[in-house]
Amino acid sequence: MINYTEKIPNNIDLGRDRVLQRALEHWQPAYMNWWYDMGPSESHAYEVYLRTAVSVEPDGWAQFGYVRMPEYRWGIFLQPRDAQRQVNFGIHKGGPAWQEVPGEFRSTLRRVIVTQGDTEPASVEQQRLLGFSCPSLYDLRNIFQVNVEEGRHLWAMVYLLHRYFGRDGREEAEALLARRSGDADNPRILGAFNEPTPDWLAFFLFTFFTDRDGKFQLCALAESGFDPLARTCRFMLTEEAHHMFVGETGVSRIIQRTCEVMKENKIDEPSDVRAMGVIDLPTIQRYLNFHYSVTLDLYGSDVSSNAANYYTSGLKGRFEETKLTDDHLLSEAVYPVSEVTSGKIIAKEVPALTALNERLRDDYIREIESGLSRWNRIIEKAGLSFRLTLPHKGFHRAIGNFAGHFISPQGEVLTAEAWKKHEFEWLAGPLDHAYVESLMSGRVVEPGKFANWIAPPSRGINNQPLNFEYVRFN
Ligand code: BYC
Repeated sequence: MINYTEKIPNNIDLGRDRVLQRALEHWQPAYMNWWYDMGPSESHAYEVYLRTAVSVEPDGWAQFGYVRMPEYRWGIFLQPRDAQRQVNFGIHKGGPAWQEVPGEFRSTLRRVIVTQGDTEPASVEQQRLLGFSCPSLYDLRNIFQVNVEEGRHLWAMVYLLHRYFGRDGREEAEALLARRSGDADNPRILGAFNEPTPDWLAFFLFTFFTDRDGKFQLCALAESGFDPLARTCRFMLTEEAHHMFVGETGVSRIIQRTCEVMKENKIDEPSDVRAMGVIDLPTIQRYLNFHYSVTLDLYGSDVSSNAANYYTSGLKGRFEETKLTDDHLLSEAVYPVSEVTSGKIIAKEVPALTALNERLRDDYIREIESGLSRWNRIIEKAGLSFRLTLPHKGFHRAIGNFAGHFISPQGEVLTAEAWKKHEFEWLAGPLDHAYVESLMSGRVVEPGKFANWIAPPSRGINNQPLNFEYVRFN
């Protein structure tokens, strides 16, 4: 029998919990089958310079070394328990945090955990072919790091399902390996996770925009009164930071390279920029509009009784809940949401308790705005007048009050026909995708070399030089 205390690094005393050990023992081969089928394609023999979490101590969770990805030590890590921790919001506020699932919240909690868990393998599936078109060994190593950590995040949710939800949890854990991103019959749960990630521009924007939804959702779940969920999410957040770094710097490097080429050659027209083999800024804007809008949908409906119930029950809090200074009940508070009435977008106040999805979306937008201004500083420094902008919150939305309406990036309410006429000025169309894919038809794997369309990063991973052999092909 496999010794899981060694094979699965953990800080939950797994070796003492025979029932859980057996459940995970049963699930692990199915997970490995999924990884072989749906993980990064043809990568199984590569040796990748990866960071592995081996403990939650500051010096323990980031160990670097060459690993074949199927041998990555997917572990179970929870932030250490604080015996004094309480439920910090909702009607149970002030009571001790729950160490077991309260019976009345069982199905609600399971649904939240399954929804969170479902996104993790989905993103690996979305990215599985990108290794074939990587712009450098550095970038190849980074996408693989993101992929194995998403795999670990799946383990984190599967641990909760197995440990706290009995047979239902085991069935849900199996179903997490059965759904497939984009599958017509058995798709992933949330919209953005069924969209393709066809190229590296899409990948970097995904990790900037969509992984950041991961951050905000995990922050909200890290406030949970169900302590094992809170502690699990706290540790996941440490890994999420690297994913957003990959996204932000990836887009920065693409912008940097484009600006260099535009300046050097004194060109401005997208067709001239494309002739130089880099990605023109308007195309980046169209990709951005897509990733931003589908990610805004991930926050759910603007007004949601589900969100109100999660909060009142103490299961899912607000971003930085314990730093907020109000009653943590939201019994009187109101919050503004937008809706489309008679062809106009109007703001109206609703009970804040029902607007928690919208509030989290607004917290997210604020952080996105700072990232966008960092990108714009690169363009400004190059002396170019172009600026990237965020489209209106209602643009291209499929969930919430804007769903079914046709809103321009500037926030005008249009007819379906008028909107369709401009669609490919606002969103990347087949020609844009074909161009970007044409740049990424092969992979760049010579140590220290980078594809023409992206600037090198300012430093390597773990202080290694840029020409370090981040991936060894075997
Ligand atoms: N697509 O009241 P509503 C991450 C469903 S990303 C499809 O509006 P609620 C990561 C909803 O499920 C973070 N369906 O929403 C990033 C509900 O269906 P049911 C993932 C959608 O429940 C990158 C119905 O519409 N974590 O970690 O208040 C790489 C009405 O629901 C969508 C979480 O999401 C959509 N976009 O809130 C890797 C946290 N939106 O149940 C990883 C857990 C809504 O009536 N999830 N629906 O059949 C939640 O807290 C909530 O489920 C949501 C929705 C915030 C997603």
